[in-house]
Amino acid sequence: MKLAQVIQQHNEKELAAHQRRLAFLQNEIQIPSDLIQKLKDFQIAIPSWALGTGGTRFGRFSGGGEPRNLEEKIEDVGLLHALNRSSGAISLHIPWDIPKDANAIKQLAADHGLAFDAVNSNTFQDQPNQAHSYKFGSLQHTDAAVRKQAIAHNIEVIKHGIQLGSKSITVWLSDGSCFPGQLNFRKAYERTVDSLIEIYAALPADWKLFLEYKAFEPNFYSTTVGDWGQSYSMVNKLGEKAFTLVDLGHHLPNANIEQIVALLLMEGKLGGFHFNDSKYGDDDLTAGSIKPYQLFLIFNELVDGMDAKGMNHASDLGWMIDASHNVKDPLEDLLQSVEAIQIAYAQALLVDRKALELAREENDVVRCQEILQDVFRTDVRSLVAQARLELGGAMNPVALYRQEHIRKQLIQQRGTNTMATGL
Ligand code: RM4
Ligand code: MN
Ligand code: MN
Repeated sequence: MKLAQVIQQHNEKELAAHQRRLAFLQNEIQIPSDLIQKLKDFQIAIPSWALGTGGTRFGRFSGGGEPRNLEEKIEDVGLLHALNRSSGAISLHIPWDIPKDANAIKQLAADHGLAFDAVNSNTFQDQPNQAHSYKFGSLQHTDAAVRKQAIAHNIEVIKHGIQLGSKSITVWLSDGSCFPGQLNFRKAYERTVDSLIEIYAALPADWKLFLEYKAFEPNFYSTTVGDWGQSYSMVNKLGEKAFTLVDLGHHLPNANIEQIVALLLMEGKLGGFHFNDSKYGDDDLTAGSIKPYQLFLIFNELVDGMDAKGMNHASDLGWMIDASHNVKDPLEDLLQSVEAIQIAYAQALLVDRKALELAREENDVVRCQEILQDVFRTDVRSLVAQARLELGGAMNPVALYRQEHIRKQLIQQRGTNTMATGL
């Protein structure tokens, strides 16, 4: 049976219960008339490197059936998108996923209703036959020849992106140092900016460059783009097509990410997101699995800040997942992440902003908290399901994925010992 039919049957079975939940919510709260449409428009890009089982430096436990090539990765994202109708883009990491035939890949993606989101460069690993090593950094390197090679790689990535119809490049640098004294911070900063200027010069007019920051790992003493301030000061030097990218796992413990988001947005320099969750470091866990309230607070600032600037929620920022780990089926995990993001977004759309502003002006701290937590404690899953239903997706994507034994089918097609490129 075709997947579309399976989805339809599943939805028919679930419909009565869904309608009951939705009607209850509609009776309980005031739902803005454009909320469902906004949820329908909101697409979250899937990283090509998260379709296989992630590993740690201690081990990797593949669940089998991993995509063996870019074509199969696109098929996997196509499947996710068919189930939830909100994963309509893929973000590629080069050189892990270099298309051999860009037109054919573009066509395959289009057949699945997928676009190409940001392309990602990789100067944190050495590739076989590479002339110079990135052991001591790439864009920051003391040796101009290494910097040149890293710049050329980024320009190459932009070229791949142009062929696929991407409109942005995400640069994440592992550059930094492991020990005090190893690096001249000012020189490393300046060399990195100079290198970025050359990459920026190769950007097409309608492209954006996202500069991602990260506090530590793989360097453990300093990272040259280590926090939002460092990224912000660099993108300001590059120009109006350069923005900071926030990866939720890249902060020091307890950082107030929602405040960072609010200020970057206000300054017009927030470019995009890598969603994931974490308890300790860059854990890359399922979005919303550890700190769902933080995810909601971030979306609360996003909606507020984007509305203040008249921005389009769906298209003016880059929305991507960057998660992968050891113990879940990666496709189930991605379905969970997308759902968690949609829930946080839907809740943020429900916040009574006038009432919140009034309470703030009156310094009514208790009321401020009540307004936010009332929304956070509202079960909005029926709204997200309704949006999915209207788009032709499955009422409950994870349940359907399991019911159809999709992983088993993938293992049958691809084998147990396949290994997707990525980390
Ligand atoms: C980094 C960072 C980048 C991702 C790599 C694989 O920690 O999050 O976005 O491309 O991991
Ligand atoms: Mn990231
Ligand atoms: Mn990361």
